[in-house]
Amino acid sequence: MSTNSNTWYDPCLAQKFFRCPPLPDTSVIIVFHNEAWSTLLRTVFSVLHTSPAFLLKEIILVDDASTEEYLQKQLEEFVRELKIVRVMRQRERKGLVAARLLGASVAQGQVLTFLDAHCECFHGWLEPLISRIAEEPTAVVSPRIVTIDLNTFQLRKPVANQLYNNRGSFDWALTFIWEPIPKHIFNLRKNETHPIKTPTFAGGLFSISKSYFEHIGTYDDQMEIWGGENVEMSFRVWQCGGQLEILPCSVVGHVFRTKSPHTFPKGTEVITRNQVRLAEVWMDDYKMIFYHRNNKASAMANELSYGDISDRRKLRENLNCKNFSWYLNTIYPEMFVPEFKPLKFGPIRNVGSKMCLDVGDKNAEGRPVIIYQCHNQGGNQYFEYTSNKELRHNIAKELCLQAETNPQPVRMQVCALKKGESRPSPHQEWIFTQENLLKNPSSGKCLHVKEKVILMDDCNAWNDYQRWSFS
Ligand code: LR7
Ligand code: MN
Repeated sequence: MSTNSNTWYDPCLAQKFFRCPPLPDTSVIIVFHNEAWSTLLRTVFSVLHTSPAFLLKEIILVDDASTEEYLQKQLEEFVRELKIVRVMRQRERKGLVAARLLGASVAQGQVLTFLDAHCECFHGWLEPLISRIAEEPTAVVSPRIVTIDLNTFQLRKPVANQLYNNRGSFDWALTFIWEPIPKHIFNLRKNETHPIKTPTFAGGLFSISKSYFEHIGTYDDQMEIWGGENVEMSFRVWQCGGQLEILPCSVVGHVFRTKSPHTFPKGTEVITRNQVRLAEVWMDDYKMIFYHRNNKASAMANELSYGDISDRRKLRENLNCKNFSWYLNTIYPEMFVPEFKPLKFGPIRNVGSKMCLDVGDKNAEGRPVIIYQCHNQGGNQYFEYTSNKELRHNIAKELCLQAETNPQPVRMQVCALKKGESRPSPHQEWIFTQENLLKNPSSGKCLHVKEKVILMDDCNAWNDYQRWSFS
């Protein structure tokens, strides 16, 4: 029997992990591209220091064509001393999916454990992951991820007795996001030792049985460089009979960066391409909700320029996977689903200023809307006119354009209309008049651009700054 050396929370510390029948061992796979020496080695040493020897088969470092000199010979010679650590090379830069697949193809452990190259594992991180997979081989398990400060590189330890309250979600631009666990689920939590089911996972730090990884279709090996593979794997695991869990007794630190450090040899469009691939394979008609919000993705889908996906579709069929509507209804009933066919959608252009209505920031709740150069890409300029006469911007949250009293600027607020209701709150109701005015019937005022500020004013069909075109 091995005792968990987790030191931050009693119920986690009290967990016992039996060696009989023996727990499976694991290969830790760390992929990197031009990672700093210190952070990479910190990751390696923390795995060596915190993992019970009988669980750790090997550490495989996969270099995704780094150009830094110190990551060549010097690294190989350094890790040779560590015996169970080895370096593999991907000669051509292909991205993290190909690198992880290369690592997985040579791994000898029964469980694969993936880590980003800038992590620090906390005592007791590995035992819960491995023993959960021994108990449930279709579980794909992630640790609780804590922050390593970007400037001081200090690891922020979790606070004991404060139950972990996050799980994975996604927005309709198909990016992974965190969300608090909904109250009714959180209230059932007794302590940290129970797995938290999560609709999506961050995708960088997780363990999976090697044979289950192969059974469930590893990765889409046509996904390049960075992005999308985590959301793809989330949908796939749930739709094809597995489960995604966070085990909060397992704690691993990660350096969260504020901007991407990577070069994209073929441009950042590969991210969109990866997302289109996943939408085409897993999302059925719901992919339209994504395409409405991302014009580049929509064009790629129309031009069929996202590569061949027939193997992935075959995989979905062979595994008898459930459809996306099942995923939303069963696994993620809390997720908001926008209308498939709003009355209108796209950018809203102001005739007078020739500019477009724009929410200004990804995090638009409570902010005044602005007027901005039309970019025709969707994103912050995406609006839809719903069958309930709201003007929604709903990529990550359900936000509605709300008429305020002049001189207050018009803002985006959480939509007041609840599921099943049909009349929006008076401030969030809009009528597109014959003269192309956007009128709020309850106040009788119209949306007006005045010196770059957007506010409500007396309606005047002769004023081009009150006239709007909506595709
Ligand atoms: O071209 C590349 N080749 C690589 O080998 C680009 C990246 N990489 C390596 C890189 O060195 C790193 O070790 O791949 C790993 C992940 O790249 P990061 O650290 O730049 O990614 P991230 O932490 O910003 O982003 C998260 O989303 C990614 C989407 O593709 C991956 O799934 C990451 O693994 C994932 N990270 C985590 O889940 C850690 C928790 C953070 C969160 C949320
Ligand atoms: Mn990372």
